[in-house]
Amino acid sequence: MAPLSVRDFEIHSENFSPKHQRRLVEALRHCLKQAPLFQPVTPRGTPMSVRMSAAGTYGWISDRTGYRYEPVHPSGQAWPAIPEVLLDMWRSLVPQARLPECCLINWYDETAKMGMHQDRDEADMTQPVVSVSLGDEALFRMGNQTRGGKTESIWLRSGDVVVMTGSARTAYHGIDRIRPNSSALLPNGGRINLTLRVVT
Ligand code: MD3
Ligand code: FE
Repeated sequence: MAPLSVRDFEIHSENFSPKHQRRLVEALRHCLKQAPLFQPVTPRGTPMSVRMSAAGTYGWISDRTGYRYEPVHPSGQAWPAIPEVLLDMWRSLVPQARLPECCLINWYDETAKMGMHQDRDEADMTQPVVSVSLGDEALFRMGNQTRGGKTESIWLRSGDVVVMTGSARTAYHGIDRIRPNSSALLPNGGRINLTLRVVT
């Protein structure tokens, strides 16, 4: 089936079988032993509802000092390597791109959400972002280059892979809510979202 495509935004729903998704969750558990989830605060000091960690050369951090990419976890330890299965996926979906330097790991409980924002802390905005959703479904909202402009909402399901290139790469987007108990992948429920990015 052709991927659903809205401008430079594609959703691929058939990359990860349930078995592949379970393997990926195992690989992520391994990453999170080395780099445990933490709760970031915004520069204004408000705790984010999403828990975060990362794999790769850089992880994305938010604290009272601001937003930035860091080569180490808040513990001072290096981030774990990006699981090979994710690098394989990246190479097959965006073969022309540089390799990702960050795999941000976002964990949502049933009350978590993410406000509308742009991803713009990366140096080369011509490089794509690829995301993988695992576990409970999430209501994803895609806008355009202006905050408050027209938006479109789509439910992201476990195993969905979203590729953002071109104008979609700099568009506003967010997660309005999670649909609790909509997936059996994670034994305690919730949602994991992975975003692979080129940082430098
Ligand atoms: C559109 N994550 O980590 S994934 C983020 O589900 C983030 O956790 C959301 O937004 C989540 O920054 C959305 C889909 C996604 C990822 C990156 C994008 C959409 C995007 C980059 C540019 C535009
Ligand atoms: Fe984002």
